[in-house]
Amino acid sequence: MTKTAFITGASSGIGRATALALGQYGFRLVLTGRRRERLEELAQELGQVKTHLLTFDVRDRQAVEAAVQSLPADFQDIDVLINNAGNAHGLASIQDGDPQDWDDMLDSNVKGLLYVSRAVLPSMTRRNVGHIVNIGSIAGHETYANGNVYCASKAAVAALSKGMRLDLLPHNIRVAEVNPGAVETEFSQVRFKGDTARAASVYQGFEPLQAEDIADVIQFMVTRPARVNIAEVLILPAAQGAATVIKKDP
Ligand code: NDP
Ligand code: 8X3
Repeated sequence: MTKTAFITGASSGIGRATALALGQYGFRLVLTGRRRERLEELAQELGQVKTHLLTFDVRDRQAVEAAVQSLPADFQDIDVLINNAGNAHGLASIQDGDPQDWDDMLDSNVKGLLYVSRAVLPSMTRRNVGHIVNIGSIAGHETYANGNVYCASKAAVAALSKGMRLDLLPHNIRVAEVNPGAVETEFSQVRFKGDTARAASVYQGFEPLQAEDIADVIQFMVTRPARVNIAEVLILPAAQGAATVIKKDP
């Protein structure tokens, strides 16, 4: 039977690549993000794959709830939820950090993940089936200088993934956390607020992961037999040893 996957942040990077990977695997897809035109382009690229687009900001709880409630009947039974939407905003010491950046990170990476999960979960608990993949980060497991609030937001994703796994056990819902290292997406453009040179420099001198590398792993995880939960994965570029330890060309 065709399964339905709901992907947040499908308009770019890891979410977009995951949509393409799961589409190839025969999933029906609910694709979400704020940039409608990006989602429309992705739906075009997916061709024959059945898609439904939802445009909302994960920070807006009412918008999240309304969007999930608006799903047409054939997209309402969600089997797989990929909680991917999120970003870093800024890279600054705690004493110099911009509180607006802190709000943006905590509201999207933590509260947004909660709002989306809370809205989608009834379709899983009602049927006692489901698989949730939360996109954490190496930053949730290692705090680096000036990463403070972003690292805290991803540490919260790690704690929530464990908590969700325990709470949802009676409903046979698998919960997993995927923790990438450096992946070349729009992540650094967002972190450095459109400073493309600074963003590009993050990935210079070594071969970073591509979004497709993460999507491959997610596809593998969500297509395992029902008895298997790959609960935590850390995926690094071969040149990365720790959050800020990267072997760069001399
Ligand atoms: P991108 O910037 O390429 O993609 C981020 C996605 O999240 C976009 O589709 C964006 O959509 C969506 N998004 C962000 N904020 C919101 C919001 N408030 N409401 C709705 N959607 C939102 O970055 P990545 O693909 O790299 O990031 C995906 C996830 O991976 C994030 O959680 C990030 O923290 C995590 N990650 C990334 C790593 C990396 O090195 N790239 C490493 C480890 C983790 P739109 O703007 O259209 O709303
Ligand atoms: C993204 C990876 O190391 O820039 O989560 O925080 S890192």
